[in-house]
Amino acid sequence: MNHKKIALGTVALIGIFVAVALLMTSTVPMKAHDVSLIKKTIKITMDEFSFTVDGVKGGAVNLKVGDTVTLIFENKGKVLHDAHFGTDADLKGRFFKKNIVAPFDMLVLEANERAQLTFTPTDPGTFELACFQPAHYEAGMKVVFNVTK
Ligand SMILES: [Cu+2]
Repeated sequence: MNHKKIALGTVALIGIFVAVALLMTSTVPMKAHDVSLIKKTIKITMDEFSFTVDGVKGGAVNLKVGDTVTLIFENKGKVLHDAHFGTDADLKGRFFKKNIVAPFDMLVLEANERAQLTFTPTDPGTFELACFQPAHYEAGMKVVFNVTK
């Protein structure tokens, strides 16, 4: 009985070594991947009823085609906010008719929540970053979103 316990303990120990070894080998390429991807980070906070871009309230988001950028959102307000990127706001449908990336209906943040989004713009243009919660866009919760060549 005692012998069996020791054997099981050894198996468990080997299992831990294998798990640690796998973890070490799998995290090394992931770290390298992350370091190469994050070239630019922009912090965007939301409140009632504005976006603050890298500390500038109502400031524009300026990107270049091909830049991999991570947008870090934080809702510092008291109510729910969302983030959409595009042109031709449809205020009845509460969305952009043309999105620069897939519609970000999933980027909806409750108060104090944070989210990040990493992407690489492929086409230049002047767009908007806006919140489509009822009456927020109308209250001025939008900023210019420039993508230049
Ligand atoms: Cu909002």
